[in-house]
Amino acid sequence: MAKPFKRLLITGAAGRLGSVLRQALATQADTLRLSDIESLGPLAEHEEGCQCDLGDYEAVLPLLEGVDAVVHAGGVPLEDTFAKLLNGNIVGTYNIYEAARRHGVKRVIYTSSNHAIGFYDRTEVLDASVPHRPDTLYGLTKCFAEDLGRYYWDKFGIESVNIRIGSSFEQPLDRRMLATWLSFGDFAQLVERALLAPRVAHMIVYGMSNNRETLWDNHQARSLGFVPQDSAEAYREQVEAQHPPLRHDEPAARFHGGNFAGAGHFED
Ligand code: 15L
Repeated sequence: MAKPFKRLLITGAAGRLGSVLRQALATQADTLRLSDIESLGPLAEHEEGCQCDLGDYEAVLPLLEGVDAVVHAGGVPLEDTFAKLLNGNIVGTYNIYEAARRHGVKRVIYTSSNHAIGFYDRTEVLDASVPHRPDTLYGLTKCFAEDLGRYYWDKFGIESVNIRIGSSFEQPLDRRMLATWLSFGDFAQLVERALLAPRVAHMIVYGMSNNRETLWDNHQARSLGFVPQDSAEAYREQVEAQHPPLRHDEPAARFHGGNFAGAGHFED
């Protein structure tokens, strides 16, 4: 059967989530073009690879040539020095959008993060329309990327789905992740829905599984047809046995972004 796309680009394809997409999106495109600053390892027949720094525009420009859409998962995935965040997440994301514009690529799926809204108190359940409230410089770069996507939609008609990922790991690793967990399978499904939906304009959604305990109202993701199949509840007993309850005044218990909100300035 014909696949929906001829060629998709995945940035950050050697990373934890990029590797999930490298497997999952093979069913969606004849060719996957992969990029990462790290080695991509051996390439399969349906893969093209380019090891490069997203901060280097000359390297990024040809990546976008001839692709139907891009899943932009590259960049710095945690709090870091401002210099690294600036290059990987701010310059790098600008380079992706600008190269997309130059080559007429019409859709970007971006792996944003809950740390764009990490300083909200956990007593508030948020939908994706709340104003940004970053908990780190890392979170602030995610806010920039979400707004950059809005600008490229309003001005140039390039569509984006910004997925504010909670915690995407094999399984929830602590008590906070009982609310924020996104299974790899649900992550892959959400990216597929974002790629295949007929019209998305500029959207922000949360990347979360069907967890009983929740911090986010994810109706925007449901409008893409996303129906999460997994729940952190299956791991509750195990997680609670391994991790003692948090005190209410600890950042991990107080804020959406957990310990990111409680951390000091990275370079101090
Ligand atoms: C993120 O944005 C990180 O990339 C990931 O490693 C987790 O720490 C996650 O947030 C989280 O909030 O659990």
